[in-house]
Amino acid sequence: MKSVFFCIDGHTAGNPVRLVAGGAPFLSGNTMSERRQDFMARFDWIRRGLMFEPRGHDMMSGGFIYPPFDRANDAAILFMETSGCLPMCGHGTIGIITFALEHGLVRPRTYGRMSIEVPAGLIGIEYATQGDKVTSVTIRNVASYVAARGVRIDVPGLGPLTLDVAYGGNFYAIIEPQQGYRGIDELGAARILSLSPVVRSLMRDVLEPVHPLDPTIRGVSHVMWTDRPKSAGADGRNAVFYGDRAIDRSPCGTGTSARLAHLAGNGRLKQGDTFVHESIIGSRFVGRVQQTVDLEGTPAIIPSIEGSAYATGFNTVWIDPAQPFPTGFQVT
Ligand code: PYC
Repeated sequence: MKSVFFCIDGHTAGNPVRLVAGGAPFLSGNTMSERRQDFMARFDWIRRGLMFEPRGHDMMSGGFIYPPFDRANDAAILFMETSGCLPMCGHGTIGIITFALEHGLVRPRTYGRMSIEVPAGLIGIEYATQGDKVTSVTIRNVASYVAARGVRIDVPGLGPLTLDVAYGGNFYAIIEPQQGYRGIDELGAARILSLSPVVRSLMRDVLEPVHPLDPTIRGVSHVMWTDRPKSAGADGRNAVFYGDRAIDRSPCGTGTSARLAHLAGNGRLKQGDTFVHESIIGSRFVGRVQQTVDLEGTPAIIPSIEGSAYATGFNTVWIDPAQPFPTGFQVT
């Protein structure tokens, strides 16, 4: 029997977001982190079916809205993408909140503000509207911090690199321009796609960062190639690699959070500073160091990320086990 999912498709700063507005499975658990584990154990076929080809593609990303555990909060989100179920996804949150508000799927108690439970913790939302359109969403993200500094790896075809690792809802290997890596355009998208999995696997060989409050959040999952900005008014540019073959088309929300923590950790940003981050396609998020905090003895920041999303249509997708590729495929 086929399973039917009613989706609102769209994008945040160019990166796809598929909000499953109907068809989410009932999950067990007492926190969103436990619901995430339950989904991965019992319902990964839904993620694979909706994210991979032929119903999705390498960059596909999305999620589900659930009731919150704490009635003081407005909603809960479970994320999914081609690489799995992320603890937190920034561009996904901006898209899911935008589409949900525009289509009446969530009704905030207080206009303009929400608190949302996600697997990585509790996030704050502020949004602005013009008529029926949500024009911008600002996420007050989870505590973000530098997890490792000065890790040296030798990348075949590129040479030695020195990287830092920072957390912004996922763990990022952060590569700044240096000998061997001159910048995003010089490296090019094809080499970013071929080299990033190698960088990630070399990083995984030497360290496994673990979140101090949730041991299910562990390991370097994303690779961020940083660069100088290309356009006036931006402060930095990135190409974030995720999954097996994806470069984020948006400036990456959790990546921007990790980068803010990284720059604050190096003394290059301070509390109150903003950082306009450009993506590989030139779209932007505005990041801000909202607060400095202590996370179980580790210096951390609370970052915010502001961006906009656009719904592009409704999509009723089914997964039919009688058809070829019910759980999708990837060409790697
Ligand atoms: O915006 O956090 C993000 C994100 C993670 C992976 C792709 N985008």
